[in-house]
Amino acid sequence: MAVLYHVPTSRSLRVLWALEEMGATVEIKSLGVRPRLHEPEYLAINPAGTLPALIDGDRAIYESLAICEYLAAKHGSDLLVAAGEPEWPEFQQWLLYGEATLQAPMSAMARIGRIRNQTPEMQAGIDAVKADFRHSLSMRLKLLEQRLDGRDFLAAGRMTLADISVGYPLFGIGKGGFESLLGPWSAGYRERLLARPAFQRALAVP
Ligand SMILES: N[C@@H](CCC(=O)N[C@@H](CS)C(=O)NCC(=O)O)C(=O)O
Repeated sequence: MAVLYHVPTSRSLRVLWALEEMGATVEIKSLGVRPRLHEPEYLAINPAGTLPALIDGDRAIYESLAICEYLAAKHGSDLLVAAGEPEWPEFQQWLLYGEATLQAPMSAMARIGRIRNQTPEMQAGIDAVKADFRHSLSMRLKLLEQRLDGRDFLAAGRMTLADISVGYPLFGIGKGGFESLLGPWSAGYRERLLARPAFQRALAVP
């Protein structure tokens, strides 16, 4: 059975969520809260030290969305949109938007927030960078708001991996205190996604 390396609320949540939506399982190895960069055992699995990682036989995959796509294809799940379906381009757009456009500034903000022992000058610089990221995030969210006007899901008229991809940063937006940046369509969509039983079960995995 494939093995998923997991830390609660990290991007491995996307994989667990997809598995719950599909009714599929993998073996879960939970690393606990963020000791992984100094864990030689995990660095032997993933030299980058990032999560998640999926090991399936002699295959290793380190990108959360690639892992989701791999498992969905393996289980013949309609969380994937096939290249022949009319909204395949939109599926690709929103699948990648979730990580590259939304999660990227949020991760950068979280990292900057973890810098300790700053001088007042450094703190001023950090605050300026954070304000810039916040503005950038608010602009990026406009695209999502436009897409969700009158739609329940991002592509193909059904729940897909694109929703799981975007759902992850929307979950983080709550933790980061950025909910006020969401427009009404995006706020309603976020609420519906996070209320899904599959998401709640994935979130509860220790
Ligand atoms: N694009 C990668 C990003 C992986 C990533 O950066 N994961 C975070 C956790 S969510 C991480 O391990 N960061 C390193 C750290 O926090 O030290 C993916 O989607 O899997």
